[in-house]
Formats: sequence, C-alpha cells, structure tokens
Amino acid sequence: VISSSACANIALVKYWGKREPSLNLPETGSLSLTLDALRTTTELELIDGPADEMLLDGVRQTGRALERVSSFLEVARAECTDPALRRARARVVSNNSFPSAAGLASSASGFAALAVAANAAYRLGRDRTALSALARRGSGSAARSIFGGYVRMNSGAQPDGSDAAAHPIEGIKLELSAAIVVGKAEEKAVSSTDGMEHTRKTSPFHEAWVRQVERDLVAAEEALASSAIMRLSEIVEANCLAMHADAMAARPGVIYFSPLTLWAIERVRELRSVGTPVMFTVDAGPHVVAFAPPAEIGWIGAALAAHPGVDRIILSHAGGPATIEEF
Ligand code: 2P0
Repeated sequence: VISSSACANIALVKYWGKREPSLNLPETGSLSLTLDALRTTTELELIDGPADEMLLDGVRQTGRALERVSSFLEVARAECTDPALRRARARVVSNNSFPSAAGLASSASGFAALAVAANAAYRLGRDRTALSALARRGSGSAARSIFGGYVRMNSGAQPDGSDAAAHPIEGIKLELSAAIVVGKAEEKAVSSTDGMEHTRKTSPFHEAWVRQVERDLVAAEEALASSAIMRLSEIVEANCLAMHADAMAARPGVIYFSPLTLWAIERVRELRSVGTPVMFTVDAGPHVVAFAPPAEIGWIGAALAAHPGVDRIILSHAGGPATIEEF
C-alpha cells in the first residue's frame, strides 16, 4: 500500500482559462500559497479487479467523479513500462482534513496526492517537476500542490504540456497565513472546469484578463520578494476581482459571490484601511480567504466570524510539499 498526502493551495494570482482542455494546459501562469490545514491523505493499493475504485471521505465514488479519477490513472498507466503493473487497477481511499461539502479546493490536494501515489505504484520515476505536470492532468491547480509554500505555475509552451508545471518560489521572507470564511448556506457553485471554459468562450473581457495576469504575476513576485505586503494586497485583490469580473461578463454570467462574500470583502478592506496588513481573495465559490501574517491571523479570523451567516472560520498556516510513504 502506498500512502501519500498533499495540501490544497489558494492562488494569489489566479488560473482562469485553458489553452488546451484535453491536456489541461493553462492559458497563463499562476501563483499560490500551499495551506497546511487543507490536506488530503490518500492510500493507493493495486488490485486485480476489473476497474478502479475510489472511496472519498468514506463514500464510494461513482459516475463522473470516479471517471475523472480513472482517466487520470489511465494517464499514469499509459506510461508504465511493466506490463503486469499496467494491467493492475487501483483502489484509492482518500480523506480530506476539511469539509469537502464546503466546496474548498479539494481537487488540488486530491490530485496532487493521487499523482505522487500513482507515480510510486506504477513505477513512473517522475521527478517533482514532471509530477507537477502529471498532477495538472487531474486538475490545473493540483500542479501547484506538489510543492509547499509559495508556488509559481508556468503556462508552458510545449504542445505536450511537459513544461506546464509548477516550481516553488524560494527565498521569500514574507510569511502569510489564511483565514477561510465558510458560510452556513452555501449552494453548489458552477465547477471551476465548467466556469472557466464558459468564460473563455463567451466573456468579452477574457483577452484583457489573460494580458492582466501576466502583469500581475510579475508585480506579485516583486512584492513578495521585497515583503511589500500592502502592495501585494492591492495586486491580489485586483487579480481576484478581475477573475470574477471576467466570469460575471460571460454569457450567461457566472456569479460565485454570495451576500456573505461581499460582507467579508468589505470587512477586509475596512481592516486594511486602518493599517492592518490583510488581503482577501475568492476562488470559484463563495468563500473569502483572508491572508495576513501568522501573528495577526487569529484576531482577523475572529473579526470575520462576526456575521450570522458564518458557519466556521478555518485558520491555516503555509503548508509543505506532497509526501509519500510505502508500506
Ligand atoms: C486557481 N481556481 O488559480 C483558480 C482560481 C479556481 C479559481 O484553479 O479544470 O479545479 O481542474 O484545471 O484546478 C480551480 O480550478 O480546474 C482553480 P481544472 P481547477 O486556484
């Protein structure tokens, strides 16, 4: 049995659009922070059976969810050189340390953990960069979850996607932790995969978004390198709102914000207007994620809990890279 684990990540500069959906190749780069509190632990066992099996948080997966895992495992098997191993199917048992129902970024940690497990089980011998490219086939954001801390994803230029992989950004002194605002009544949103493809095809703002991401990546890396947290906050928030503006401008528009999202955004802006080093971002769902230095995140999280619609606040420090154990 192979046991692996990986943490989800939240993007400071977002990925929103694929240049090649079949290989999950992103149109642009992106930049994220891996988060320790959002972890998937996976056990993978090779079996003799006719098909892959998956249990997620104790629930047997079927239909589209199982197909997505199985087609990912097919990518791994296709490059496995041992014929006996290649015939073996996989029994995958995954558990998330956070509520999957809350719609947090579970595909990032899930496919990163599955990529390192499949690499070991099918003896692919991929290095970390190649593992990141493999994880990308499962989910674009999973490519970043192979690494810990601040991570930069490259869009790459090769048609086969081999250079569409992530790498850790070394030497950053600025430490950030996260407070995630989870609401009580959050409905299932349009999936990222569907939302970004619909946006790319129909939003009149999409070309402008793609151009802006390249500028935001350069500016965000500069702000991180110089620990300029207030400058970073402006870039991160503007990038997040630009992604959502792009999605809202799709036809029909995709709206991920709830009333609670807007309330929490306002709270973060109020806090920063009086000098608090804090910034917000929002992914393809209603949760606001506030980033702030570790020493500040506790009271900021408490301030963001002061709304009757809040179910819980998840606090997280930065997380490490995906890990693997065989036994
Ligand atoms: C990000 N998101 O950069 C952006 C911001 C959501 C909003 O990457 O289709 O689940 O599997 O590649 O990775 C979520 O998209 O999409 C995502 P697929 P994924 O974090």
